Amino acid sequence: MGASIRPVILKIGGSVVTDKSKPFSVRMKVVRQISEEIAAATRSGCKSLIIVHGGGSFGHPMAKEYGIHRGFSESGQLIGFVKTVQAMRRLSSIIVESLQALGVPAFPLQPSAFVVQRDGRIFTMFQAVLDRSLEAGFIPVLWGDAVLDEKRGFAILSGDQIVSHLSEVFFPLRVIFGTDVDGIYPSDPKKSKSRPFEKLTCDELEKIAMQAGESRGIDVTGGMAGKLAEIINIASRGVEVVVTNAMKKGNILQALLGKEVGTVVKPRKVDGSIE
Ligand code: IP8
Repeated sequence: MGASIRPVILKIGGSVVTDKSKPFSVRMKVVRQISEEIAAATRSGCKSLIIVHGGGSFGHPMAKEYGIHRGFSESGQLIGFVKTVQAMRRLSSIIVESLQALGVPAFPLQPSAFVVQRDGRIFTMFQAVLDRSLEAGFIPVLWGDAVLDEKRGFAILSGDQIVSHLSEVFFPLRVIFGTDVDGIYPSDPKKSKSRPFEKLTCDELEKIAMQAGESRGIDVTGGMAGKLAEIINIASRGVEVVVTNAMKKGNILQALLGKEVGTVVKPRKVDGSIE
């Protein structure tokens, strides 16, 4: 049973806060800018918030080097698993410290310490810590991580899957995906010129998702296709999803305050949902 408070959930993409082409490179200016926008939002009405961030150039190269996303096959991978966990703790510390410096009570919660997967999907999550954190007024910060898996030994848990799971538990007011593009496009905006959709229904997004490409480059968690599948999952449960460019100043603040910036995926009507 989740907390009675309905939070907003913000996912900050790994390609927003790091440069995925260079291992362990943080975009410090972007981290500071997003932190300032989060701080401003919490001062002006965004009362309950959970932040989840991606792995970027910290988690993905390390996970790929040791094949952590393919599960356990030999003991040499164990050091790769803990190195991946540690790399993510480093990235998370940078983000959390930037928030705390602005007075935001960001509370780092390491997913590998309280989540277990079964065959690549979240199977158990120790929920009470999140419930109590929100009730106390903290802002929990989670991240994509290397986690234990009952079937595969271990696996990579994407930040997007965490957001999807938390949406089932908390029925958030809104889920925001802060990415490095302006929203959801009819085709890959990095390959051809097109404009993002302003609004999409779940049905429309399902059609787009069928054409979306698989994982690109060093991304071990399914790239755009994986992200769209999680967004469909969230919106299908009656939660509005906003996909916006987190690198453009002001977008995260606006999105946190309930404004329409980027692509809005309308929630599917479900029994008991508020539309
Ligand atoms: O960037 C992946 O999280 P994502 C985390 O949200 C690791 O897919 C450890 C690669």
